[in-house]
Amino acid sequence: MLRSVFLSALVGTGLALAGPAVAGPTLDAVKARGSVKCGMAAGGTPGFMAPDSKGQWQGFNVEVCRAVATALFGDPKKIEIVPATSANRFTALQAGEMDILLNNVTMTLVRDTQLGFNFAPVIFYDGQGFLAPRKLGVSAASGLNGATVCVLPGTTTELNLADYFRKSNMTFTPVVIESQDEIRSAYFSGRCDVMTNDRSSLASIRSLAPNPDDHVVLPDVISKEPLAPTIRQGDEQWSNIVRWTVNALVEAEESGITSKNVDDMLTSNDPGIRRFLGVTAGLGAAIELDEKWAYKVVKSVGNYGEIYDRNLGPATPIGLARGVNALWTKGGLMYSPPFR
Ligand SMILES: N[C@@H](CCC(=O)N[C@@H](CS)C(=O)NCC(=O)O)C(=O)O
Repeated sequence: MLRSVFLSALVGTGLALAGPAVAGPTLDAVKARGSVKCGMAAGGTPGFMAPDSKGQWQGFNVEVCRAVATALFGDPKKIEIVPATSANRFTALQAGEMDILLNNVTMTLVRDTQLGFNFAPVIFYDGQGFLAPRKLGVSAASGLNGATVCVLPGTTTELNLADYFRKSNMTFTPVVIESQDEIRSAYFSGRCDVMTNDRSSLASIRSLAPNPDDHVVLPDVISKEPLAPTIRQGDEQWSNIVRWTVNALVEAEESGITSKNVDDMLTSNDPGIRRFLGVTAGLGAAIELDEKWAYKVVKSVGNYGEIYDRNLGPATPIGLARGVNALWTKGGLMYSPPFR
């Protein structure tokens, strides 16, 4: 009887019998180095990840990297950007050249299993599409029979492209170029009729055209591209930190906590907000971070919505509406598991 009372008490509080996550090599290395190394597209994808005029990397993915650095060090500047191409990014991550790969990696079965990676929660739900010069006069992908298509190697893009043309009984000629800047110039100089990639990246490429209105992202969405921070398998502790940092960005937005009001929120009497911000201790100890880790993340980089609006939203040159990346409470897919 006593035993079952004890067990049900454990279940009720959610306490597991196991202790904290086993220490993993990544966190040790990150702490010894004093910074988080994030892999980003070598050729840059403005809005997501690209150096600004001062050579400082900026963008949505860079801010996710900064969020992890803040969770660990309380300082969003403690990051190092490791440029990677679509073709060499997975070997670079596996070789330990970076702690998190953030160059718009699509979560897939093979990457999650055979290739030995793990994924943090999706930070951007995307789909593949086509960018076409308006003067090509094509208004839908069904008009692309016989087209030459610029495509990056080692991507889901390359695989979906073949699938799509096959199932549509159409032919195409791929123009495969490994570097993002070269493929962009190839497209702009007319070496291929159209360019294919995640539609958000196409919006980014379009924004770089001398006249963006000369190009159009076709309406077709030919695949699912859930983009997620990618880490090596087998390091539970690191996985927990990256996963819950992403969750914290979404949770903050759900709870109405922003970089502007986070200090006022410290006096909220909502128990959930108090736990999240570390006013009531416990969650920090559970994840083996400072009790104020989530507070610091929101204070320095903001919540998911703030990061989205600043880098990708309608007020930016990329101009992407939230769409399916809205919170679940607003009809979208963004949802954080409970902070308790
Ligand atoms: N989501 C697709 C495509 C990813 C992709 O094309 N990423 C681009 C950045 S948006 C890249 O890696 N570019 C490398 C470069 O800059 O050379 C995948 O995971 O395979």
